[in-house]
Amino acid sequence: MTDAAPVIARVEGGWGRLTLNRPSALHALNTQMCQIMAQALLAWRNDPRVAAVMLDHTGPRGFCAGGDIRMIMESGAQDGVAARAFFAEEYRLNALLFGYDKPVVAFMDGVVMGGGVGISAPASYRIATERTVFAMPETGIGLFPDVGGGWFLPRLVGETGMWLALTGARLKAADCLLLGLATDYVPQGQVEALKAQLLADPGALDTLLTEREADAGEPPLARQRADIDRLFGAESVEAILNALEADGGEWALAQLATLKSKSPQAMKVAYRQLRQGRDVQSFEAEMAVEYRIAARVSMSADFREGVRAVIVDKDNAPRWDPPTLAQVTQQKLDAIFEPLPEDEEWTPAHLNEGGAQRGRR
Ligand code: QUE
Repeated sequence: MTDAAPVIARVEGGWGRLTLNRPSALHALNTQMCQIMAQALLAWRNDPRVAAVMLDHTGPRGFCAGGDIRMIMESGAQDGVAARAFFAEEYRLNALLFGYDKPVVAFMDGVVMGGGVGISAPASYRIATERTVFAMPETGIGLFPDVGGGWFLPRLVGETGMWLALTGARLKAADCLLLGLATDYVPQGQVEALKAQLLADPGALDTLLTEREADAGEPPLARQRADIDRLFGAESVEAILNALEADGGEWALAQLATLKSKSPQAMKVAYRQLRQGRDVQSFEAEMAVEYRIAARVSMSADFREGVRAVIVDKDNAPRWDPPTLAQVTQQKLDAIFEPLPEDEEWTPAHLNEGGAQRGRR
């Protein structure tokens, strides 16, 4: 089935159901997938047949690995037009989900990274399983934690968001629950039965989730909370690295080694994005900021090099440019965050078709 739709959108038993269906790429999002989802969500806003929205995936390998970064990189190596078109659509989808008036239930089974976080974090119900692997890994490919990372991450407890953004750390279900990234835990073996019950009775959502809710176990992150808040609250990326080095403990040195492998430019972009994101007034305003960053970073040498090292050649030996934090100057960062020409800025425009949205948060 070479022409299978990459997202299956249909109305089923009182639900609007969006099923990611690009298993060969771990459901990494492309422009078409974002458009299919946004169009369905817009149509379902005022569709009386749709009481709630379900977001899931086909196949066994997980929910969503991110974005179609090879396409984005190849576009960025040329004029970047297709890359920007992708980010614009993806961020509109993120914003549409964020403000959606009907309950949205996302099954965060398996890999939930980058773009997968962007479509699950705004859902009102976020169901983890024992296979959930959550991460914002973008600093490892010279990108930055987008899809609303600048909104969600600084709003997590303490400095856990900064830690996730800079290190790209992977979390399992118990830690996702601890941080509120997931709202519920259901064993993977019960997910299909739960979906069948939900589809039969959308009104029983809360009851069914309570019935299927299981114990995800102890969250390992609980033991690191104090260290994270102390070390990742420092006043700059350089200061965080210095604090980790000065600490000298096993955990701190492991974090230090991880940070030394990441793109210095991407870490400094993420740091500024998250610190500024604390005070951003709306999710839409955050997405406009992230689109500016994406427009610049998708054209950058570091992003090309990151995709080469991690995705294309898989040598995991990126040669970052600039190679040091000191060389990522204030001036370079200012240029990445600078507003775009007015007619090129991101807007949620088409989200407001058929009346203004009422934000949930
Ligand atoms: C950072 C990322 C992504 C990544 C790895 C990173 C990303 C992404 C993928 C990915 C993984 C497997 C696939 C695929 C894409 O990896 O966004 O198509 O099969 O999509 O370190 O941001």
